[in-house]
Amino acid sequence: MKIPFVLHIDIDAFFAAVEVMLNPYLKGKPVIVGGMPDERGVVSTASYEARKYGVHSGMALRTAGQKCPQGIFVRGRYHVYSRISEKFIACLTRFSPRVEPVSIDEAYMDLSGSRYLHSSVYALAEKIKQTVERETGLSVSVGLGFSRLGAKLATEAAKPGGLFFVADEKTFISNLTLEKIPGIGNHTLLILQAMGIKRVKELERAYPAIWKRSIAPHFYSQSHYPAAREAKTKSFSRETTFPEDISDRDMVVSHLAYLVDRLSVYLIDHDYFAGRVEVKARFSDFSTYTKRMPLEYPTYSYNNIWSRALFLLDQLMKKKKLPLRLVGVKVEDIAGQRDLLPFISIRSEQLSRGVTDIKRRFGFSSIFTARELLLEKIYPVERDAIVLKTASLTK
Ligand code: DCP
Ligand code: MG
Repeated sequence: MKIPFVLHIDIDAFFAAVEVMLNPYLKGKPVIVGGMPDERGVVSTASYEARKYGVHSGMALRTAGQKCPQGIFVRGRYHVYSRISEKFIACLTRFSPRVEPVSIDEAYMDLSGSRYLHSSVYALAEKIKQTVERETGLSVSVGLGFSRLGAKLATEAAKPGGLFFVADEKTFISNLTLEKIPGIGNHTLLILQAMGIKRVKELERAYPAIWKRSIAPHFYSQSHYPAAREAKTKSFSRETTFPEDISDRDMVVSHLAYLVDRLSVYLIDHDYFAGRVEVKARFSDFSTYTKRMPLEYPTYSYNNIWSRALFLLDQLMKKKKLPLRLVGVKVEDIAGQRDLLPFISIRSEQLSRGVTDIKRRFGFSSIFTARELLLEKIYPVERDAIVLKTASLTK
């Protein structure tokens, strides 16, 4: 099952909620922030009680006064709001190193690392919500999704005060009316509505090209956060073409083990963690297949990468009853740091580090796992490598 990892969080009726917090007399009343009803200017925000009368952000104060004569109008205290906003963001950064504030009361978070600290991403989202509410004294709404758009729309659905998860982002978004989609301009909206297109799915049907450009790019299926600031994801791979096609599984396994060994040492030498493994197999008829899967948590451990790689290799070898001519392995989702993982065993990582130390001091070939040793039968072994026929690597 894919796990949602983008969290969006937004404070409910922010400025109005702060005013209510600072003056409990306002609780449960229609509060309108922005100025007095006889003044020029617009409403910054209104409490949910005032919204029932049709008052909303951006409305002329005068209009708000007409729609909601019993409203309690207050001028804004922006320095107070911005101080609380800072506190809000600071609280979020304790849960994930990747917090992206997008407005004074709203932020996206990447939970793909931090979720390992909690029983589930849902429990973590709940915890974040409760902590923020306790520390700021304000009610917030939270959305979980696979993309920023999905998470933001989930928050929208959760308002006020809820936590919402969109499991099937595409279907959910397809059923929304177009004005719910951030970034669709009023002008475009009017034209589309005039043509009878109200919902995203109608747009997809009538104008797939527009849909593809405007909506589709927001869907993400990758297992990592689509943050603009993140460096482009790197990957490292090692592959080799055999001197002759091989049908013996053990011999293929031995090659793959050696390639994983090289990758693991490379990760350790460069202080990287990998999030995903991909294995590639080419059969004697040149047909080539790849299969990938995420690691349980970001790691450089030979054993962890190996167990996934072997599983993938066996899946690939079922594709055809032919000998293989090439095998390769790639690690992806590379990160230079990882969140603390107190609940996992790091023994296999310590082992990999220990082995790497020995390789550094006495040569790469000074220590191998038994499964790599079959290679001695067909290749020369030098101090720092087994000399494969055609080794290639990419960075
Ligand atoms: N704001 C403003 N003028 C606007 C919109 C917003 O001054 N046109 C300010 C007041 C809001 C704050 O920004 O309190 C946050 O904006 P939101 O859109 O998140 O609105 P609220 O937090 O007020 O309400 P909601 O519960 O819908 O998030
Ligand atoms: Mg808000």
